Amino acid sequence: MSTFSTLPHDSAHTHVTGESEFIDDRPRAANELDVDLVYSPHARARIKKIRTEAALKVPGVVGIFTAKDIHHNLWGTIFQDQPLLADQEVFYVGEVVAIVAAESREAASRGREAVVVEYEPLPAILSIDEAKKHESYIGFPRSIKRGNPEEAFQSAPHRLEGQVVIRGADHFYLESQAAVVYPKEDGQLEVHSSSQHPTETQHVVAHGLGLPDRDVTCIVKRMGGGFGGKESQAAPIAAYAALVAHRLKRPARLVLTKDDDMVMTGKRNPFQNDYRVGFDSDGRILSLEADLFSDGGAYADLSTSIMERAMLHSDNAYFIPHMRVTGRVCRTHFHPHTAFRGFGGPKGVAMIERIIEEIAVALGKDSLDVRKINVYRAEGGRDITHYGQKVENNQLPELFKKLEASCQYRSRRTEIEAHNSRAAKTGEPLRGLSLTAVKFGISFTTRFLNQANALVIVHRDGTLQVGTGATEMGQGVNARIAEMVARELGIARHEVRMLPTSTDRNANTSPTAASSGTDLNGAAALLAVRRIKKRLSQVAVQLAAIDPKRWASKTAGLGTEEEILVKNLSSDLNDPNEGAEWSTGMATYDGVEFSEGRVFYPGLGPSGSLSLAELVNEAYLNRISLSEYAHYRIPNLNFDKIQGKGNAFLYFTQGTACSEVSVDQQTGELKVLRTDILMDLGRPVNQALDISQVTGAFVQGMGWVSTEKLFYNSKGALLSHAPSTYKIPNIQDTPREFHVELLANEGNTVNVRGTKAVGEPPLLLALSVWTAAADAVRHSGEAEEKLPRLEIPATQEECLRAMQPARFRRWDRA
Ligand code: MTE
Ligand code: QUE
Ligand code: MOS
Repeated sequence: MSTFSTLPHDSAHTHVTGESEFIDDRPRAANELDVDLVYSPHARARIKKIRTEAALKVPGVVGIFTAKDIHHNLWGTIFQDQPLLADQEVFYVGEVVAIVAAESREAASRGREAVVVEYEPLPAILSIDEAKKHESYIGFPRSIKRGNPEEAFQSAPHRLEGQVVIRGADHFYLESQAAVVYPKEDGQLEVHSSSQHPTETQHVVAHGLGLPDRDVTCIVKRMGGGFGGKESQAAPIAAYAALVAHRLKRPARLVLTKDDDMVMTGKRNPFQNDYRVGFDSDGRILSLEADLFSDGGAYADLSTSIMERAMLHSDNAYFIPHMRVTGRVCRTHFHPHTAFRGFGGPKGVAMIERIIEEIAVALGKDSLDVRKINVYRAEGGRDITHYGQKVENNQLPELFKKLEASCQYRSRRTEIEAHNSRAAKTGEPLRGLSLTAVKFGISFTTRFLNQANALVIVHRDGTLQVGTGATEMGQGVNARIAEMVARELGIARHEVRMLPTSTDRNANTSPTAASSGTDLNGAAALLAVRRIKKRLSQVAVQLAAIDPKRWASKTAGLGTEEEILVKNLSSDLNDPNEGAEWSTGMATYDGVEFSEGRVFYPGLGPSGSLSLAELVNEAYLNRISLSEYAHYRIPNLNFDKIQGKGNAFLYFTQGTACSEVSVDQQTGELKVLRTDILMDLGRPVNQALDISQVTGAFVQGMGWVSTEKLFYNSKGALLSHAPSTYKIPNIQDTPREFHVELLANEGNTVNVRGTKAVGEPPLLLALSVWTAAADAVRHSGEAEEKLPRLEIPATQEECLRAMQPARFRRWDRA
């Protein structure tokens, strides 16, 4: 593995010095305005009247805007069902009703307090169960089916059924939703947004204000974290600031406070999944019928796509011959829930991993043996998913085998069992162990999103600027793309400067999401740089045949020599992905080698080589283009959403994790004693960045499954809207012993440079903490179920309830 780069993040040093610029670090313009928002305190209410007179008299307040000031009020990434500003009715606590513009943040905030909105509260739907009762849904019912699950269930030797309850989680990015908008000449707007999806932000701003797309440019330098929360929900924030900038012709800044951000923005969708499963005496799953219900909140946002991904991941790493999974998104009166690392994946995978634990307990087997008997494998045709896609480059059996050995699974299991039989008597903390897997489909399940474009510029000193549609949110997409481009030209990464993402350079982009930022944009950048490399190679070959005294650098000023000509590579392409033969790694043309900042070809210059800068200069003087713009699209995707069949993904990122936890029998406190992770990331571009993604995703997932609980009051208002009441993991909560290893895998020839995407998949491995928690609490003497049910998150209280249900029942009655 030592051949892979381990360069630090390209912004590591400027993050440390504080030089890195986030939205609110932008220097204030002299005439800049601050924006604040008035939002609904009710989950559902009719707006009777909005009184702004008093607020307009607050010193410093210069304008207040409501729905009537918006040109086109409806927006939405998939369905345009959500108003920028609520008009007649509000549908969640935090829904924006009015925008206040003022000379300072304090004045804006006082103005917001002085706006009087009269509401008539209406009954609200505040749970999945209530939504089902009222048949309150978003979108259509969805279903994926293979074989005859009903019949297979009835004839199965063993059967069980149950429900998993999965709650939401806040993204807890460090930089809140934020935008600064500058009005430019002739009605144009320059929007700086903390957004994963600049094109969407551009479109929502333009549409909302009635401007043509050509007059709105959205620029994203970086985000202080996104995690899915800034894929759709950054757009309306930018639109509020843009409305002020456009109407008052002054720069406008809107940066949410942490509390407002947490109240207003949607979370990970809660899910409630019902299942019944048939299996044989060896633990082999014969049939699965699952009905997935999610809480979409008040508007569609991305919830229907999230549900689709949950349905496509309900198999996870396991072959299920007869299977039916249905999905329904419930419309409730909560903030519209949205993308969060893993999208729907974790909600499907949680269910099947829980099912496996239940099968193991029912049969008195080790859950690892049940997993291994069900894992996707080529033998016997057990490598086709329920939607009909073959699992190619399947590393799962290997990942199970290797991790089982490297984490000493069996000996630790024996030791933990001995410990737990003692602990049941002594009252010591119980311990649990579980080894789970992830198989995460890489590609947007919505085909048109699987495209990207990139601009590569080579300057005359041999340094580069590269602009793509990818947005940097800390994941290191810029570092990876720069590294791929640099390696193709044989230069150091720091010779390549990644440009801020801007819709006037890279238009019609997809969100940086679905873990595909490097895959898509890196591929486009590589296609572009390869065309430049091909032209430079042709120049090098021709230069080698000419006396250096006659090279353009010596003669071009005189204009006497003939010019070198190259085949124009950008206009004669038929295949849009020409050059995308990723298995070959680096491309070479005409035998010309690029390495260590030089270009090598026999007879080229006195030493058979030139510096890249020298060659670039000769190319320029021969009027050969040194810039290239390329477009990339993922091939062979043919998933049919209606039939629920086909190739939904280009490939699968896979991994396994084993977690050992302890649960205090008196307090319910959960500690992660040790975690071992083994991931298949193909051939990483940068191993250090990938390992930090694995570690970070796992810890973020741990928070979701253990301590991060969103508390809403009975009226649907979020009470836990600050770190004081919402517990994300800190350094002491991370596994006491933590091993992260990558499997060497050179076999992923379908993706750029043989890599596999890393951003989301490892989050799903945190489910091993949740299944290990259930494995621990089942040993409590007072537990009533063989494998007690734990919600996600399995908080301290949840674990205590599972261990001592009778005691809690007494309190619950009171
Ligand atoms: N890593 C950091 N540091 N910050 C983030 O916001 N977002 C995650 C993941 N890793 C995120 C992150 C999510 S939800 C996704 S989809 C991917 O990064 C997106 O980036 P990529 O496609 O370039 O991996
Ligand atoms: C994973 C994702 C997304 C997805 C599908 C995935 C995602 C996203 C969309 C989406 C779907 C339909 C649209 C649209 C976006 O789908 O992030 O604009 O019309 O935005 O499997 O992460
Ligand atoms: Mo990530 S949830 O696809 O932004």
